Amino acid sequence: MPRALITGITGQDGSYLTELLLEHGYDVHGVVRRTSSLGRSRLDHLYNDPAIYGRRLFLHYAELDDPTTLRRVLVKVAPDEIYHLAGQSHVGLSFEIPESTCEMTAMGTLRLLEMIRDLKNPVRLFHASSSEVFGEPSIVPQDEATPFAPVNPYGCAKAFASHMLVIYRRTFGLFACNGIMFNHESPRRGENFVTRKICRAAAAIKLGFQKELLLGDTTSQRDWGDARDYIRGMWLALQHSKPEDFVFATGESHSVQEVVELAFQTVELDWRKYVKQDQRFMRPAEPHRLVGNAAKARRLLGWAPKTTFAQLIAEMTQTDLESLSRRPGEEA
Ligand code: NDP
Ligand code: GDR
Repeated sequence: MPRALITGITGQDGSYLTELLLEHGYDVHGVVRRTSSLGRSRLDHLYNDPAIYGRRLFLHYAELDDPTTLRRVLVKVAPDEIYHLAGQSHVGLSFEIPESTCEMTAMGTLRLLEMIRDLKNPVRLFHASSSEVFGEPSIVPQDEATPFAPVNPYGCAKAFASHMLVIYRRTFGLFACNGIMFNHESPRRGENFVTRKICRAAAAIKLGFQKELLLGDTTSQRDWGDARDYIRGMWLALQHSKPEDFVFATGESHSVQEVVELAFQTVELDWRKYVKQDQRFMRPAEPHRLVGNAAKARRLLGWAPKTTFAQLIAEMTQTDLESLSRRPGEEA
């Protein structure tokens, strides 16, 4: 039975990855941090399944800034594969909390590399890198050879972590891969990322729970894909014969405004009546022309995104409409 260890298991990607690895026959171990509430809503369905939790899925407390705890989990679990997804993932907030963002994302990854370097048994590492490393790219679309030029603390921390991984791969021969992932969304996306914020608001306004939607820059463009496609990419990267970096992207660029129009269209409302701009959601700096070229992943891993942008936004809005319509306590 292969064994996987996931940092960031409670997040959007961690929860889908757990499901995929369980389907592939893995035992899955997740690193969690202590929080004041035990709510881990994205994992509840697995946590509450007695055939899964404690038998094939296990959670361990450890902290990325407390190496002893992480080392202990690594030694105890002795994983075949590690998926390193944990970190403060909100780009806008990284301007508010730059030190902790860098501490976890940059130094946390370096500490993990140091621990893996000391392990006796070989282990394969996937690191969730980001298109934010490109920031203001000189080349469009971006691929694995595009130079890093981050424009915010989050992107800078990911650039440090990604480059350090390459150094460890070259110098110490670690089987370690960066997945340079462009934006990926799903019904499990955090509520303060723009797609989910819009889809949820469209549903809430339709049901009369919310009156308006306040947004920052709606002309911003991103390469948005479906998280479930990107999870498959993570797994495929570690099944490849050689450790390499891969860009995962759709190759299409869309604006925040297009997300607004598709979400409100799904609930049959005129967005013009509800959407307003609010300075509080504007960022001090924005990356430009971020769109990815995933030709290498397609060629070497056979990876390709399956869901279209329009399908994704419609699904996210519909899912929020259904969950908000349910009465508290009512089963999904
Ligand atoms: P989420 O924000 O949904 O999940 C982040 C995970 O990291 C959660 O499990 C969270 O735990 C954990 N985490 C956050 N801060 C800390 C910390 N200080 N110590 C320990 N754990 C922490 O992110 P996603 O699932 O969307 O993304 C996964 C990874 O991929 C992230 O590193 C993100 O930066 C990166 N990425 C994501 C992209 C996307 O579009 N989704 C694109 C490119 C990269 P808790 O539940 O306790 O908060
Ligand atoms: P991003 O995603 O910064 O690309 O990072 P986000 O959804 O936060 O922003 C996308 C774009 O929308 C604009 N925007 C708003 N964003 C938010 N959150 N809230 C708003 O109200 C709003 N109005 C406009 C933003 O300015 C931006 O241009 C995501 C994260 O998942 C990272 O972890 C990951 O590395 C990158 O994608 C690739």
